[in-house]
Amino acid sequence: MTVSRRTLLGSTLVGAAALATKTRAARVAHAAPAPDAPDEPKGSPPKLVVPNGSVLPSVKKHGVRIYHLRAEEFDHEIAPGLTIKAWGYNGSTPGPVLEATEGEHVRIYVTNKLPEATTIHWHGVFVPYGMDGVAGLTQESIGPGKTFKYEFVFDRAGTFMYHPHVDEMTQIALGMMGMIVVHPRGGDRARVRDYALMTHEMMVPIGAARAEPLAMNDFNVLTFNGKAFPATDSLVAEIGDTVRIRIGNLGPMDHHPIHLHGHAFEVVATDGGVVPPSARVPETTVLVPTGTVRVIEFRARAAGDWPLHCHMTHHAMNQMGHAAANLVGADPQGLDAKLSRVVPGYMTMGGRGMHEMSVMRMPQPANAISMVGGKGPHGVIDMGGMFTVVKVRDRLVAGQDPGWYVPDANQGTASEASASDLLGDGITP
Ligand SMILES: [Cu+2]
Repeated sequence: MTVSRRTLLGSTLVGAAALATKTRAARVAHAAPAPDAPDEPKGSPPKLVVPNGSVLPSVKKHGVRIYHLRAEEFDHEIAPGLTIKAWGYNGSTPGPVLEATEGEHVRIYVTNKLPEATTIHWHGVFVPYGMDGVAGLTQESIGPGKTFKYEFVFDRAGTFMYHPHVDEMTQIALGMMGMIVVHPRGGDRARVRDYALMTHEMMVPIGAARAEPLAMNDFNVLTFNGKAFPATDSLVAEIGDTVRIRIGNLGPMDHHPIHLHGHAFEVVATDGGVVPPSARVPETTVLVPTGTVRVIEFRARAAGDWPLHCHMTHHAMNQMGHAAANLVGADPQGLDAKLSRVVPGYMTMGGRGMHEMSVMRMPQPANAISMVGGKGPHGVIDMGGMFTVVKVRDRLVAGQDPGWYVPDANQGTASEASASDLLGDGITP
C-alpha cells in the first residue's frame, strides 16, 4: 500500500499540536503586493499587470515582433515552504505573458530543453494551419534540444493562451501554459487596471517535489499565476477605476467558479471574442472552465481588501487540509489524557472544526504547506490556494504596498454584541 495523504496527515494531526514550538506562520506571512502604481495620467494606454508573473520580452526587427520561449524544468516556489520541480517556460509557470498588438506580425522561437518532445499550440489564436502546434497532425514535434520557429499575424485583439500539444497530460500537469494578450490596434479605451491571472491545479504528494501528472482529482495545490495564498500578489485599484481581470484556465480537470467580494462584474470577453454588451449580465462569480478565458470588468466601487477566490472550498486551501481525517464532533479527552503521558501537552486537533489548525500551527513534513493561512489584520485568514485580494483605495501611492485596509470608524466592523444591544433588540443568545 502506498502512503496516502490521508494516513500521513492523520499521523501528523495526532499529537502534532503539542510539538509545535515554532510556527510556519512567519514564513508564510502575506507576500507584499506589487501595486500597479498610478504613475500614468488618466487616459493613458493600459499597462498589463501580471501578479507574481511577467511579460515575455520581445524585440521588433523589420516590422516583426520576435519572441523566444524556452520549454524547461526549474525550481518553482508555490508558497514559502513548498518548492516544486516545475515544467514551464523561461523559468516560470505559467510562462511569461506574450503581449502584442492586433495586426502585429510575430515570430516565436521555441527551444525545447525538456527531456521529451513538445510543441506549442496558440489556444484561441487564428493561425495558419501549419502553425497550430499539434504534434503529428500539423507539425513534427520539437525534439529535446531543438528550436522551432512559429510565425503568424495576430489578426484580432483578445486574450488567448498557449500550451503544448504533445503529452499534454504530463506537460500541462507540471505547469506548461501561458497567456497571450493582444491589445486592440489604436489602444484601449479609457484607462483600465488590466490584470492577467491563470488558474492551475496540481496534486503534489506531501513532501514530494513533483506534481503527479496522472492525477484526475485530489488536487491539493491550487494557484493563481503559479502561487498559492498567502504567496499570491494582491491586485490594486483606485475607487472609480475600471478593473479588468483576464482569467485563464488551462488546468487539467477542474472548472473554477471565481468569486469577487464587494463588487459585481460582467464577463466582457472570452478567448472566442468580445461578448456583445446586450448579452452581458451582472455576476459576482464566473465559472472559468478548463480550456477557456473569461475576461471580467467592473468599476472599483468601495475601498477595502476584497477577496477574489475560487468558490470551491477545496480550491481555497492548501496541501495539508486535503483528505484530513474527520474529527469534527469527536471527543478526544480520553485519548488526549493517555497520550499526554508520553507526549506532554498533547491535544488532538480537528474535533471542533478545522479553524484551530490554522490558528495553532503544527510541525509538518518538509516541503509542504499548511492547510490555510494568511495572517490578516484580525487574525488568521482561513484561506489558501486560489485566493487573493483586490485592494481598492481612494488613492494609491506609486510603488507602495497599501497594506491592510483600515476602515473609517463610522463604517463599523462586526464585533461582539453588547448586553444593551441584545436587550434593546430582544435577542436571546
Ligand atoms: Cu476552483
